[in-house]
Amino acid sequence: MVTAYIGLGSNLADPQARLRRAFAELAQLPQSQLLAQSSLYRSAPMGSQDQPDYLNAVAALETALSPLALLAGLQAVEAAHQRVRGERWGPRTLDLDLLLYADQTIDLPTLTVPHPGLYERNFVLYPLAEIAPGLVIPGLGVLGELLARCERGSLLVIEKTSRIRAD
Ligand code: ROI
Repeated sequence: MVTAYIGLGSNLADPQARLRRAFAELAQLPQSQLLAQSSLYRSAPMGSQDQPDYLNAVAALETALSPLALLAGLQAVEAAHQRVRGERWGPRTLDLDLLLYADQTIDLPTLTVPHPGLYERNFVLYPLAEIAPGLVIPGLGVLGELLARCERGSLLVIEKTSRIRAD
């Protein structure tokens, strides 16, 4: 079993309920257990400003799935969130990014780990630090140092849902 970190993002179709549901769905992935979930954060959109604010969060998953099997599982959960009832296939409503997989560096056509945008995204680093404060990120260093160089900006905790498995 290894620990993987997953970034969650949504800016459409009730993002708050959607992220809560996505955590539950991550917990249902085969050979996997949800170890921790961060609070839900509201953040201004990175990239085009012509879209609603995002909600973001990070999950820690203990898993026996390989990186590509986990990626396929994440894509299946994403796919289940694409359809808005009564409408044709709409815009993306849930993004699940495989941020980190144990201490591995992975460079495949379909999967880059650590996630390439991780080091500069406040909506990833702050929730990640909440559930894994001492983390060392392969190729990038200590999470606390990345955080110190990353402005918190407009990032706001809107639902405190920190949960660490008790065992
Ligand atoms: N901006 C924020 N704040 N959060 C996201 O999850 C997010 N995801 C994206 C882009 C469009 C890059 N911007 C984002 O895909």
